[in-house]
Amino acid sequence: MIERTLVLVKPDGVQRALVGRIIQRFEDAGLKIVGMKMKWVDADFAKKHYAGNVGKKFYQFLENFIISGPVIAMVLEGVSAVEVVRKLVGVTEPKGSAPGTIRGDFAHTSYDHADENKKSISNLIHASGNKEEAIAEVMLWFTEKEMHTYRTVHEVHVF
Ligand code: FUP
Repeated sequence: MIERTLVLVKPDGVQRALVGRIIQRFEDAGLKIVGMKMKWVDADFAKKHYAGNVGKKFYQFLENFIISGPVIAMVLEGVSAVEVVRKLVGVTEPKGSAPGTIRGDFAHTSYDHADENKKSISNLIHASGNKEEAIAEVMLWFTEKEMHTYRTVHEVHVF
């Protein structure tokens, strides 16, 4: 039941100086940060991360976006963390993301607008889509040594 999931604050979130406020959302929900780093990925790494999207019509825009600046990568741990993080983040298209979600509160753009401007949708966050993706993505971004096991107040008050 305790899961780990990968979260990226994408280049738009870093450049809009939203890193602190985004991380706060996850900490507020009681999720534990077990790994964190800043990384500026290249096209090869982007193709590994977005392997399932390579070849799709929007892929080149997505790659251009994710390699356009550094991202903050995090491994978050908690009860059903994969599903809970996706809930906090909101749906992929910010236009449809509910208020109270990160994308709903800090973004608003649409697929149509992104397509028209030949760019990827600026949706601030990447979060693993399911448990299998989470395992693969955590392994791609972090070594075992870069992740930490420690106690937090969550063990007493949240779990
Ligand atoms: P998600 O599971 O939320 O990461 O979303 P997808 O795998 O469907 O898409 C990956 C990324 O590509 C998302 F961040 C949004 C972006 N995207 C576009 O920019 N345009 C599209 O038409 C589809 C996806």
